[in-house]
Amino acid sequence: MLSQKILSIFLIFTLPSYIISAPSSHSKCPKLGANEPLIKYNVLLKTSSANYDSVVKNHFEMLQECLQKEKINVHKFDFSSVKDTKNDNAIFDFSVNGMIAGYTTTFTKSFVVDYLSKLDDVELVEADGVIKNAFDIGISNSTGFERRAERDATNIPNLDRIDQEKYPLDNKYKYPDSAGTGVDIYVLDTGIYLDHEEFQGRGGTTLVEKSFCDEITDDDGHGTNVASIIAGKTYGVANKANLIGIKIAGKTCPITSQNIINGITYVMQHKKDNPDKKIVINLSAVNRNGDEALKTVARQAVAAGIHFIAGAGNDNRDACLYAPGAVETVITVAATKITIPPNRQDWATEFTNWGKCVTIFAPGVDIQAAGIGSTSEIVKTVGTSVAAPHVTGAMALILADGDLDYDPEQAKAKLLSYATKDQIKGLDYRPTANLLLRVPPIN
Ligand SMILES: [Ca+2]
Repeated sequence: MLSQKILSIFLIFTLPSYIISAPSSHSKCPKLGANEPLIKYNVLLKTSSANYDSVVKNHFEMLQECLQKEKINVHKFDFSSVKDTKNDNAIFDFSVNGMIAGYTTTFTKSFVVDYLSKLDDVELVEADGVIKNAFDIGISNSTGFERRAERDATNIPNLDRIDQEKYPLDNKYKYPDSAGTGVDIYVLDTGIYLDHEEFQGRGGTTLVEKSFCDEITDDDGHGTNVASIIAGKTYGVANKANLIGIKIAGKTCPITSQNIINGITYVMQHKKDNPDKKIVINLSAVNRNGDEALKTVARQAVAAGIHFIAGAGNDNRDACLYAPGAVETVITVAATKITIPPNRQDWATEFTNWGKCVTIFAPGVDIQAAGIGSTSEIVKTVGTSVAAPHVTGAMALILADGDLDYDPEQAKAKLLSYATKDQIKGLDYRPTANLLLRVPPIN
């Protein structure tokens, strides 16, 4: 008997956000709320291409004068060098020159409400938050699945399903043999267990390039599960794509809005340095309560040319309430269940989020994935966290296709043009576009 694992990451925010547009005159670094507790905030600055440099320079000068704290560039900083990555004694700068300007640091609430949020150059200020119940359920179990040297999909119905429009399943997973070659997929998650055999000899590179935590190994399994569904040798959708882990959470590293933003902006910096690279982000994590900062950063990442796929969330609620899935340009993935033989059907799961912010459905129940228990462990997983990586893999298949160079809008249109229409049941009371993932068909 296999235990199942709900893969979901939730950020819980209890503090209100302050989005202020009204300009006011500046006083020099007012002493506001001197006796109040310090609260961590994410701040985004309002910049344009014409004033980017001056806005950033002036704002950080003001900050450093006010706060007397060290400024850290999160994209270059070695987080393993500090034991407490939550420390309050720094300004964590996640700006990417010309693309986005912002930082995370602590202030008193009075300082934010009465001064910072009223500055002309501040687009938004929002309290950062730590996840509760970060990795919801479940322990991964070792299984005895037969490992196959070819892309037979007899025991992998999720892969078998996404290469064909209708049932019956044909026990094969057919896909373009470019298989995601040359596409860089950034997995913003708990890291990747690189020694797992799903990542050996598969055609693409696998690495963990950056950690925003105090260590780099995947001590949870979530990131390893997700990465193997995207591009694992046997269980992955696009097994020649490059997998680049960015660790934003772990056992000693609670996921926060700050860490997700750091991860996204890190990828934006990479895109800025390598504008011709085909870059995809998979974020199998959601914040249930809005999170304007995260949504704004995700929107900017897509505007910068990054293909962005996110899970819709596992609460049977309107996906528009969640970040970053509510962002229109983000590809937001809901989960189906494939019913057992002999009456195979696709059903929207009882847990999946739904609604107009969902872009597409993909299988999200009984999904086999690499585990961290041993180099050959395969676990069964469930959730929109494991539906999303199917779409991320399919995006890599689309992007690797010949010399075509799709921007995010074109690639999304392509994805939707391949999708299987009107096959998903169980949407009657949860109005959602009836589109099921289908990988590019083979002629
Ligand atoms: Ca098939």
